[in-house]
Amino acid sequence: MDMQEQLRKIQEEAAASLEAVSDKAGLDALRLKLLGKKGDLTMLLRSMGQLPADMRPKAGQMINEVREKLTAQLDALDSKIKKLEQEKKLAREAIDVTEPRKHTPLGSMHPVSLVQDQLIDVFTGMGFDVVEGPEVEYDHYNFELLNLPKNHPARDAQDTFYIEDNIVLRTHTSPVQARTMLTRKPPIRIVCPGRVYRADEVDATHSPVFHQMEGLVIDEDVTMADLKGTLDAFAKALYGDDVTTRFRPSFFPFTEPSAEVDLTCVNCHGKGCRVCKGTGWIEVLGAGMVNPKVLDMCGIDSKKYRGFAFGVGLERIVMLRYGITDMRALYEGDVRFLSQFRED
Ligand code: 2U9
Repeated sequence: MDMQEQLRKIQEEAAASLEAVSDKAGLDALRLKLLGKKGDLTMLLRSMGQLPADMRPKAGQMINEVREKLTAQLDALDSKIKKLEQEKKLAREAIDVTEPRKHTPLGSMHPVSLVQDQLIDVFTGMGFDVVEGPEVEYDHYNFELLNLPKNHPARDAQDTFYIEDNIVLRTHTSPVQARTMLTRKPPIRIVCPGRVYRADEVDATHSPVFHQMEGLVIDEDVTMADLKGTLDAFAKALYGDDVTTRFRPSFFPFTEPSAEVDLTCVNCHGKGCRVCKGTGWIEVLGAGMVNPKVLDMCGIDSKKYRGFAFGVGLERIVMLRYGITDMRALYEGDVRFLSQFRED
């Protein structure tokens, strides 16, 4: 077979193979077969030595022309295959926006968290900072600095979970305020939300773990009227402008004077109902002027500064707000109960 004949055959076979190839691997193999080191054209080029010298330039030119033609054909097919593969990939990855979504159950905020966030909003709006502290606390911060000395009845082992002799699970968030007084200079205006622990039996209104938010304000001229004004503003922000507060004398070791604070019944607006047992008032907070002894123990000069403090149980607010009569619903984690508080 002469060279021209061989070249024609190579081109014919190449044309048939180019038709048949449909993917990248096939194309690479064909390129190798036609143009590679051991490919048909290279072999032909090598056999040129056997031709008479005067025929070699013409033969070389012909082989190169065929090489260029085949290269162009292979490159064209390469682009075509790339385009096809890209189209296939896009088709595979297409998203059907009309396809119904898989049902993924959504979580919801716990009602205690909802109320805590709302109270934080109200108090930060009045210029209070939010401060948090440890739940495992030294006796010193939980009791001693709050004027609850070693023999005080409120320290009874029945009420307090002891970790060690001088380490307890905090029974209120007050140690956070004590720590803040020791580290910050007045004026101080803080609220301290958080989990607290008391060795109570579980029933409809008690739990060994519950949540409080306490507040503390310390400055030079703070009075009981500021306390009353702050709690009035708090009551109105939470329940509306017709709600007000009533102070009744009480006793806490860390405040003097102390008060239990009632709000206009949020259910009947003062008319008297089942919720307020006909009185028109519901007890929601405890409060008072910080005992000067506590100020001094916490490193604040009681001759120069005064303070007021208050405390509120978050579960009580939650139960009043949502008409929940058994506190245990708040801790059982039943999603049928919790999903009612979804806010979407
Ligand atoms: C410091 C000084 C004073 C915090 C206060 C109360 C009154 C109070 C209760 C409300 C409902 C606890 O969750 S509850 O049972 N709290 O009555 N708490 S004054 O007084 C402080 C705190 C820290 C240094």
